[in-house]
Amino acid sequence: PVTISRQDYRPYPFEIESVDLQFDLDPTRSLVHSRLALQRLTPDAELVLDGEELELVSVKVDGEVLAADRYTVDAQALRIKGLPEHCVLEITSACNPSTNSTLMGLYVSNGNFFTQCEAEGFRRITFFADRPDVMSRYTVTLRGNKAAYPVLLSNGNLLGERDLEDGRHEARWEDPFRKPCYLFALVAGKFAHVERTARTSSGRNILLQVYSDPGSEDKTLYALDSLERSMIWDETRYGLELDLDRFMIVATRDFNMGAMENKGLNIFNAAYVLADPDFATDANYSDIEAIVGHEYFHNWTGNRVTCRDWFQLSLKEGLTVFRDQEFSADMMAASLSAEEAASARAVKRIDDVVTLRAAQFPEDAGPMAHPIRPESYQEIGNFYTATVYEKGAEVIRMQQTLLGVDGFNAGLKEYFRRHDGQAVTCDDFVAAMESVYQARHPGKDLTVFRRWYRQAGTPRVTVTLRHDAAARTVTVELAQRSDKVGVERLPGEPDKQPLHIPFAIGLLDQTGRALPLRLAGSTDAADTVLLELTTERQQWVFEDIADAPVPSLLRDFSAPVIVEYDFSDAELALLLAHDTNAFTRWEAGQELASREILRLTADQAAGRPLSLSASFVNAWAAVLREPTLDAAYRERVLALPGEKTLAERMTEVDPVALAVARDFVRAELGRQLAADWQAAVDNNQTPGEYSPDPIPAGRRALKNFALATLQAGQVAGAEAQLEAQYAAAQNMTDRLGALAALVQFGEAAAADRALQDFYQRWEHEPLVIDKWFALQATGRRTDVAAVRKLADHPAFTLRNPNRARALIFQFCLNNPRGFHAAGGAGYRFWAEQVLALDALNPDVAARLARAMDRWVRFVPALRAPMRQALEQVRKHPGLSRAVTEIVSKALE
Ligand code: B3K
Ligand code: ZN
Repeated sequence: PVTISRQDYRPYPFEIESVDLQFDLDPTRSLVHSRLALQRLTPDAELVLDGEELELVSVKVDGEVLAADRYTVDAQALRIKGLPEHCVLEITSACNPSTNSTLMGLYVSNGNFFTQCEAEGFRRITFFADRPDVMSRYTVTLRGNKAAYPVLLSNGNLLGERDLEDGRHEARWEDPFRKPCYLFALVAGKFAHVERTARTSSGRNILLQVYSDPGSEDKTLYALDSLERSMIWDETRYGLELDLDRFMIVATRDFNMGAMENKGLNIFNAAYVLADPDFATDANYSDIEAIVGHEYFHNWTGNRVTCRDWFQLSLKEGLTVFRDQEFSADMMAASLSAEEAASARAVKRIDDVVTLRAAQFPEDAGPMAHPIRPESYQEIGNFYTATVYEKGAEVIRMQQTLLGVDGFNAGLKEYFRRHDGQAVTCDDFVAAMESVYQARHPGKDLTVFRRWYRQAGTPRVTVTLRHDAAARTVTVELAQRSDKVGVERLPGEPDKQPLHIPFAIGLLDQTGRALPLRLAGSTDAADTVLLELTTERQQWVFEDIADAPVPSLLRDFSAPVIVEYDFSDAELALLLAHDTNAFTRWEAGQELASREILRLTADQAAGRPLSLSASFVNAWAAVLREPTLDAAYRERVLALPGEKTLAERMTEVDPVALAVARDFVRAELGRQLAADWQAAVDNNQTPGEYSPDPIPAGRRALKNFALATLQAGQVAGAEAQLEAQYAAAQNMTDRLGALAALVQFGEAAAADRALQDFYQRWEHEPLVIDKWFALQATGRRTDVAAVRKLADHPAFTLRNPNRARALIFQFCLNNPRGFHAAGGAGYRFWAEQVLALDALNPDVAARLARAMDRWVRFVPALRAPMRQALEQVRKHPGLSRAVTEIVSKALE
């Protein structure tokens, strides 16, 4: 396999000024005629156009058929030598959308045509310079049978439509903005749509449209609302106005990921468009809002300013995730009281950090560890990762923390002033921010900060606190280290250097009161102080502190690091009860729970009896009884840390012991605090009309968590309550919440009855059947044999990524008991499924392949069969480049 390095970037030797595409759409043989206006920038340069799975029909230069000896074509590219400085190149090629199971390029789903081009799918549509720094103006003509494909969509504005002979018709589209080919899109087929006209702040009217299968249009209204909210938010928060007259979203059932930000024509996985209270959960609603926002925000951060090369992916993804996180937080806080709004923002921050710790921290410590700006790759599709996205967003957030919100907004403005219309690098972004930073903070710069873009791994910050009673001072020392993690793939990569870490800290006295913090030499006091650690070790002195305090560390998770500080359990309980920062308050509870679960995991592994400590039960009881906490936040505090996050703290992971210990804690909490959980159930009912807003959603979250905890504890009456809630539920959150608790902790017969009923109710809605598969895939009783049986169910297919994710991914990634059961049957199942998927869809197969990323960290009895399964996959003839990269790195 070929490794591509960031250092090897070379500009493309041609400019492609304009692209005119004509499509004759046919499921089995679509013809694509491409007319490129070229300017050669380097004397004698050969023109190399990428092309895969294409049949070349003809090549013309300036209207003349090109002689066969002037070009070559192979499985990767079309090469033409000796082109004049200016010319018009016309290429006709054909492709077969109906057999395209990769869902990259032009493909058919449910009889309709869709495209997916990012990162390198455009080369499966036509021969082209398939790289993001080649930007051109596009016009597109779509032709197809009018009865079969009444709707013909592409990027930008519609120029016209007309009927042709033989029942065909055509539509012509023009995108007024230069763009890289990865933002090209077309959609053709039978669709219904909803639309609305929105007015921008400068007074232009924009047509917002959402397309979906005929009959589902009323399920797209929440997406349409979210789109309008996104548009308004980007104007008010960042002054960024939509630049097109028309903005379209189209839903498809077959899609490799969440959605795609094609210019003016976003294509979405139907899972992130369709919703109504009957079949979508609160979580579905908030995902829809976040993803609609994310793709919309890409119009500026990604499309107007794009990436020079794919190593710069975080330039658009980290920044756009940061933007969608801020959007969701602002939407959650909207129309709440100040106190409720602060709590809603804390909940959003907690949820984002939970995701980061569960997905990105393990990645950053494993064989696929890479900086947010990777140095090399074999398959770029493998680098759409939690690191590039979620850690990338944290790196943007730290810049906002260092510059302040106003400074950050000014930096973003400067970024657009400098780079609008360009394809740029992460360094260009930091340079724009730095120009504002330096102007506002003389003597400071982002030189050390830039290392976040170069270094992989999660840094550890060790905190030491010294109280001097005589001097009434507290000295805080922070020391950072970054382990060498993952495989050193780059000869000469510099050793890990200290990073610029913004570290927010507070101090509480022994009764839990917040101490006003005053740094030596300063006159202002504050509740929270932002320390900037830029070297290996630094100290700060706080004055006027009479007694030894309890520190509240890394408030609001001000940097993506692991904090090491030797809290006593009593100090954690104090923080959990009193910390004024909602994030660190939650964190204290998570730390207490982690200690408890890890202690019990060791007991379980050693065959010792399990017993929950009374102090832990008391801490949870106090949270349950504390009157001031709102429901959503309370639920986050009470929820136990996830297995993936806990596993990172173990030297050798025994996943089954961990799952048993964690469930034991849940069950004991349910049993010992039954009356409190029941009160939480009774006090958090949400009668009346459904709304996905944060207050009712928070109530449902707490109520359903409480009910499931009662059932986990086998408390009398819990199962009957669950069955009653399942039957009477007025929304999917309650119905699914009850069903999930029955499947996890209920009696098998009761769970089966409900599952059967659920299937019959929702047979016709694939998105709900996905939930049905996922619930069973993660069920505590589900072993490999049961998953195989589900895979034989007539409703199962590997060809639909949502379905494959619902069953196969959920089992391999989120069912530790079933997947890691002794004997290795889970791993053999994984190998089979990776290979079967790879033959259809390498992009999706490579994601499943990553289920084994952390295999070296497991107990020896599991390591051996895991390694065997990995090797079996690696040696498979014809393995895709994508899966090869993942399994080879895992085995390195
Ligand atoms: N930019 C796309 C991701 C494309 C993934 C290609 N393998 C969606 C997004 O991040 O908005
Ligand atoms: Zn994105």
